Amino acid sequence: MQKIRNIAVIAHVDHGKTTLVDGLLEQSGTFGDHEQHDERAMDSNDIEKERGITILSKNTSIRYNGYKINIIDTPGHADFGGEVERVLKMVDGVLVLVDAYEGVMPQTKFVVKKMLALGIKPIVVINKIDKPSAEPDRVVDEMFDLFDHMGATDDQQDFPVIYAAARDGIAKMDMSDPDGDFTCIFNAIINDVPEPKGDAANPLQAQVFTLDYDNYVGKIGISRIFNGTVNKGDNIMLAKANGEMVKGKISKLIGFHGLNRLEIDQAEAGDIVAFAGMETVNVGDTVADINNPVALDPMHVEEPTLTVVFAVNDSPLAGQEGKHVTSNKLRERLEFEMNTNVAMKLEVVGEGKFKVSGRGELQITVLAENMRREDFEFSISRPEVIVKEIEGVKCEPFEHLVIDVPEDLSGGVIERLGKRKAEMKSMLPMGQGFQRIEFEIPARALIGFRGQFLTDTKGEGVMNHSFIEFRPYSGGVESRSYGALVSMTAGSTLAFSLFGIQNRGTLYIGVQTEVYEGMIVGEHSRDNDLVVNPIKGKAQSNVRSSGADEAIKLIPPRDMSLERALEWIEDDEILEITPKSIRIRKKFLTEAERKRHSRKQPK
Ligand SMILES: Nc1nc2c(ncn2[C@@H]2O[C@H](COP(=O)(O)OP(=O)(O)OP(=O)(O)O)[C@@H](O)[C@H]2O)c(=O)[nH]1
Ligand SMILES: [Mg+2]
Repeated sequence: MQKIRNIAVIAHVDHGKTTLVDGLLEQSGTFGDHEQHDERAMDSNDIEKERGITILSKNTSIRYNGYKINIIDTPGHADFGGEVERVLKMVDGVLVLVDAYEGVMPQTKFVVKKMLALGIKPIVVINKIDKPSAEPDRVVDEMFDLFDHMGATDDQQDFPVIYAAARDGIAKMDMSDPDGDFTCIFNAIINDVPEPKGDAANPLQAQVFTLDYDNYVGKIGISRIFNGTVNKGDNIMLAKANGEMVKGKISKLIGFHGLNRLEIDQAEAGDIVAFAGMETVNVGDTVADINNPVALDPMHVEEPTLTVVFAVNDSPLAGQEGKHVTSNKLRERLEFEMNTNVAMKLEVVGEGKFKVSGRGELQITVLAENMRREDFEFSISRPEVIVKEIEGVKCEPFEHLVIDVPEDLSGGVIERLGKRKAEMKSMLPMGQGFQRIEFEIPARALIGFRGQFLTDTKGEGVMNHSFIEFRPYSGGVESRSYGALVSMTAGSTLAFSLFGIQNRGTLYIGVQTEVYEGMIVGEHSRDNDLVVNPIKGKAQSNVRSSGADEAIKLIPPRDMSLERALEWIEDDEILEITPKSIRIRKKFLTEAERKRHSRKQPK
């Protein structure tokens, strides 16, 4: 049997996981001498590159001193916590990174809790020790406290610690040691991560944890082999998560090496490989022996906390910019997403209406952003938290919120959070005039908070949050304090009219933008909605009006990104999303309809 180690790299967002994997690829000699690769090579999809974050967990494999080390890089953002949960079952050890200044953050807690529950003993890497503000000793203490607090066993508590500057390829076992390379990390992986259990002679059992697609071979299931041996061309039984058994054949067997995939003929228990040829494969399925199929435990991932309704775009501008606009297309695409993403759920709630549940706004935004790029057109509603009954009590998700704010601004932020039902748990000075304040807060109260927080802290505040658990419902929370500026008519916006409107609030659109009745063109400076006419030119008699129009000075409109817009909208508003535009609109387009509806359903 091959000498194999399977590890995942886990941490809070931005603590340097993908950068560390770059170093492991490089220093193991896995990148060929002339192989070109980008920084953070594992962040391979477009949105990951643009945002500089990992969204999907991805695996790679390196060779070191006769060992094959399979590495799964995971996302650190709380919304993608489901990715981490399912990956942890596929590995025998983890590198848990923690920033030498930031220390234990909400998602550090989340991933450590999941890891401890699975009985994994980690290697702790204190990363970014090069930062001038780094306090590695404090951070090690924080990790010991966290493990203790979360009920780690004595063995788990006895974790090895490595100090690193992953970006510079530096690591050492003790802060007083001279800087070394990653040798100590490789050695820790080989010596401290248990070798995979399972037997190559047993009947085949492999669990699919990620799906991929290839234009030539179709659906690909990336899997950990827990038992048995598999050969290219083997007939197998696919034990589906719902109990169904489907016969299949491994048309291709694919191994990993660095950023490359290679066709292989055979793989054994302990390894991570990919199978092609099974068109019905989904995440969580077991690829099993055809004569003796035994399914592995299904994958349990914590339930979603947030829902958004995706619907067919029915705006007056529908169908002009996107290619896929029908209910069927929308449904197909969303179902496809659910097969690959166990942390999301889908429910049909009406004609052309689909309730998508996930972990947070970023997860939903990324799905919507991917769909735009695939030429879809649709609308999405305001995110709502999932409320459920637990032992007869109405409960809602709560989050652990950590904010770093300049000291002189902390009072205002605390007050605002108080109105949102946040309970302060601790407050610590962080140096450089910053304070770290921790809260527990209903997830509901965080919707729309980020924009406000950035304004309140003049863009200097940093906030992070992660799901704790469902707790009893906490009653009403403060929401958006301003109304919308709503267009009363359809046409192309003119500077003359926008100039008049901009005194009433903040514009979200500029000149020569197509609008329609009921479309939102900005935020009102008061708490009620205001109906405006953004297409009115100067008096008709003035023949030179268009020339004069250009001379008008307009404040540049506020750029509403998908996230910002999603956070901003209220219950009676939706986002219209097309490959080219993101428009904010009222659900009911005419004022008469809105009035009629608000009488029926007082807010
Ligand atoms: N100063 C310093 N910066 C580092 C170090 N390692 C990584 N970084 C930087 O930290 C940022 C985040 O690095 P990533 O590797 O993307 O972090 P990540 O943990 O993979 O982030 P997510 O996958 O989004 O959770 C990048 O700008 C890196 O260049 C380090 O050792 N020192
Ligand atoms: Mg990453």
